[in-house]
Amino acid sequence: MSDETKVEQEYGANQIQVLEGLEAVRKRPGMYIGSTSASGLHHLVYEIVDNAIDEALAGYCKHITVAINPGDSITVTDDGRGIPVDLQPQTGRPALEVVYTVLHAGGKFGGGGYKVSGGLHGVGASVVNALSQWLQVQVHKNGEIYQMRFARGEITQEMTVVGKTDRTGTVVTFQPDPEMFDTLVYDYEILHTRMREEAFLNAGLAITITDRRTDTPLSDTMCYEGGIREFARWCNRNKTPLHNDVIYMRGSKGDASAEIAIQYNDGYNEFLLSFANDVHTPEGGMHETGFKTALTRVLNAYGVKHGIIKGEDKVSGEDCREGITAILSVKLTDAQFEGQTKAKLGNAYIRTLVDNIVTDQLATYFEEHPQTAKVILDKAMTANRAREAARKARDSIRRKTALGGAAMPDKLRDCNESDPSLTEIYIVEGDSAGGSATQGRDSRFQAILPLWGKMLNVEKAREDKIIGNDKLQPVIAALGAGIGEDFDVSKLRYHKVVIMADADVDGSHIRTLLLTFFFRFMRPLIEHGYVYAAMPPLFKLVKGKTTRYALDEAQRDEIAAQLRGGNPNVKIDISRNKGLGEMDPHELWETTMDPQTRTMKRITLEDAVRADEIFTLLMGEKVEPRRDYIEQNARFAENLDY
Ligand code: 0RA
Repeated sequence: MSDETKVEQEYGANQIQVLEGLEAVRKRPGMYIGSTSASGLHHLVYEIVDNAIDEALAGYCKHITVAINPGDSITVTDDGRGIPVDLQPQTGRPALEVVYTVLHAGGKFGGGGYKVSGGLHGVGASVVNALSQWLQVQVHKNGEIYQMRFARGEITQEMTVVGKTDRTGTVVTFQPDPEMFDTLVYDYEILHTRMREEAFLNAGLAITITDRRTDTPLSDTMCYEGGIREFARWCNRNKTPLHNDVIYMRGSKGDASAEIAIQYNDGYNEFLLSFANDVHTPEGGMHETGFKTALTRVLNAYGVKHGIIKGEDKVSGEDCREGITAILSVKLTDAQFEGQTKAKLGNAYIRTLVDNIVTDQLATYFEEHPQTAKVILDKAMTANRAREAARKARDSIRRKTALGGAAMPDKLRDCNESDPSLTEIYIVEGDSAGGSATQGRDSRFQAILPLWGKMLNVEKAREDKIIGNDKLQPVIAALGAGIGEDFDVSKLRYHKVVIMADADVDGSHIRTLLLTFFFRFMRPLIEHGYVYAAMPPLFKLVKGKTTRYALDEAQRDEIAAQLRGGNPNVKIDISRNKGLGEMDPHELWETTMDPQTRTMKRITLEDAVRADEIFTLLMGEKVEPRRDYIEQNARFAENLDY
């Protein structure tokens, strides 16, 4: 066999492997990017940006830009060294080609090896390539511009020099494949938020995000020299901090490092944002555990030492975290992601590392800043007393229900079925909509609870007040699973909790209030995926005897076109639904409540976090951010939706 043939054969075998690899990605995209919904679509961008961030972590890249182009393709540029273009000894192919065609090739070549990733992140450029209708990459390096093009992962243009350059870096443009994704439209705000996060987590790195889809492009360049210190300050921007300085700690052991930034505010919530290798870990894990244990221990030790805490008055972990805003970022080479959504860090040694850092450095900080230490400890002790009061209020409720049987609210129209996994409760805005829903429902498994009027300002209320509130009381009682620390999801009486409110400003207000309430006091309800938003149609289209409904403008136009069937003279009556109250019971059933035909949106923790943020803005004590928000969003107020 001549050498030439041998090379060709090896190349052939390689190519087959490559195609099988990328075929696997296209067969099971969810395995690689989590899902093919909007979240997967946005994930493509994070993958490409992650590669550029690795180049920044290696010290060679200062500025990354992300652009949403007209038609929803994405361009990511960096000013790093440029992906290597030389031939790889093992394959005889340009490294650039290998990066884009071989699964998991990112960072493992050219002596890189600095890639520290886990979970769904770091699956690499080849996955994005496989899921793109087309992708083009240009590398500026050695004074030349090298270009390659692909379609659905297959090479359509071999690596070619297409011009000269006086800089270095990589420019990738990709068009997500319509065959692969349920939606193709990028959300500027989602990308903006994630890029801001990346900029905070990588101090000094500049990231620009641009939306070029409109005549007047939106753009923001973010660069934070202070890193996560500025992140904590930013999270508190609409709150009142209890101390001016952000407490900052950091340390490392071997390949692992951790940094922590803390600033308390005068609110009652715990806001702990943790990351492992820049990947958000909303399910927590070892880094959070280490942080929480050490924080509680240091605060109690300081209190006892200085005679502020006496005898048995120790503060609990939750007390210590009331009003805290903390950012926790760890980096490690062998991250183990666990949990339901692979969003929980499992490496036990990280707990020790974070615990040691906080134990040493926070104790020192408190000794050097006694004023700050006192404010924080006072806050924890007040929280402790409030928790005691809430416990008493809960006990009294528990006694009442124990004596009077399971007292259900008067307004509840319960269902016949008692197996919670089969039942639904509709929490409905207003008495008239509540009436229609009661008549229209299937009473075998659907319960209705009407709510009305203005709800309590949850932001300013502590748990003991909420428990006694007359608007929320029926919700707490009907769900039957308690509240706050007592909440027990196994006692829940319905596994679908559906918020049904109008698609207008008032409706979105009620939704925000309820979601915020669930988020703060019944969080497992959201974590288990039991909360839904009903989606009443916005439009009704009538053609002769045919009636159809549309959820939004796009669907309205689509259905109108269908009804016309290409005939422009057909008369169609299109009306905007004014509200739930105006639908008759049958209509409400058909469009919004019938499991066979309805559309509902399952509420995710992210939706709830967003509701909570909006709520804080709308109801918080600071007037200015509220005014700014309302002014900025007045135009969009009608679209406020989760
Ligand atoms: C490994 C080595 C070298 C560059 C890169 C990785 C690199 C990868 C990506 C991915 C996106 N942008 C990137 N920029 C650089 C440099 C090797 C050399 O010096 O030739």
